[in-house]
Amino acid sequence: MQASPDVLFMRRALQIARLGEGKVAPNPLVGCVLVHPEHGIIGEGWHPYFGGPHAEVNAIRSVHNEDWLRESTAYVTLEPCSHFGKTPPCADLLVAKGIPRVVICNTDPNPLVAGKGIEKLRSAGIEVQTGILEKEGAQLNRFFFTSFIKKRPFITLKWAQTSDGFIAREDGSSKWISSVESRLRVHSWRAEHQAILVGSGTLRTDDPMLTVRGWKGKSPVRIVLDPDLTLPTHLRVFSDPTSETWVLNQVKDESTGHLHFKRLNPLGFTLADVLDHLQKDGIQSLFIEGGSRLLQSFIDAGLWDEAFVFKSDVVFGTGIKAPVFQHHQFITSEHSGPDILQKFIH
Ligand code: AOF
Ligand code: ZN
Repeated sequence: MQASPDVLFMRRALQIARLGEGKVAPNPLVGCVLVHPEHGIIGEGWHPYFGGPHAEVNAIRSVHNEDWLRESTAYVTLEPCSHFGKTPPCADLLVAKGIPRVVICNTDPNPLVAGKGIEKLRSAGIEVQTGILEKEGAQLNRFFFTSFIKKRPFITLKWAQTSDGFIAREDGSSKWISSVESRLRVHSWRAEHQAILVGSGTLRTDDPMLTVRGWKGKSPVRIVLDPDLTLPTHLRVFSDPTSETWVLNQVKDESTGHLHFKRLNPLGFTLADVLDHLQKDGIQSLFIEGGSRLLQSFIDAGLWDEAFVFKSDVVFGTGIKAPVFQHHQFITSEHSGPDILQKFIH
């Protein structure tokens, strides 16, 4: 299929939107390309970090001759905003610069905007086209969209299993199932997510750091579920200050350094309560690494979006069984060193 110029320019806008990856959350990744009928691309910009200028502002700043804007098309991956946030509305800016045509990938689910940006443009006489590469845009900002639509963070599950279907030995240890390559991928996914969660069993047996190592990017907030505060305090998630640790519990609200105790319902809390709390604290993406029981409880509750499963050729014979999906859709399978990496969506 031949790609039209609109598709090509939007593809470019999506490409530069990614330059904000790992830095914009809980805002979306947004790219903007300004195209003049004779001069081609005359300006580009993206939302670079949370609180920073919006993509449209940076794109317009990059243009040498602003007169060209009166004949140009703006390709924006997200509906231009209509609200006064940390910056004035981008829709007003596009109108003020006399841009005659705006092409948009996705509408903004943020109720502050949600169609009002497009309305502003149209009522100023701008020709607006929406839905160009909509699926690609939805995939790029799946964390942002899920958080607004499902009112909970986007949930990614990950585990590694032996060829005979075990996630760990009987004592809970899971060393040497997946390869060095696979573990590096895990660190790249950690860097993409805002928060990371493992079960208390895994914390006790593996004492993981849950930080990003060997890859570039920010370590996610470590979420620990410890209702009665019975986990040993020497665990590395408590002592290591690389990133914040939020201990969701029924006992106390207290903060010292990187350690934040957050008291949820003192009578007990559910997975839904946990997700609700994270959502309210601005967490749009949650990476869940195990163990089997915690993963299975999210699967059984239907609370997941994407899953990565490594299958290694190691054989354990006995051990703790890997989780089992209820409803899932197979997406891809590829090699990851000696392992096979399979991707599923809910
Ligand atoms: C745009 N262009 O590049 C982005 C938009 O707090 P603020 O002022 O940064 O506003 C954040 C909201 O603005 C965010 O939730 C989303 O609705 C929209 N993001 N809009 O026109 C951009 N990043
Ligand atoms: Zn804006």
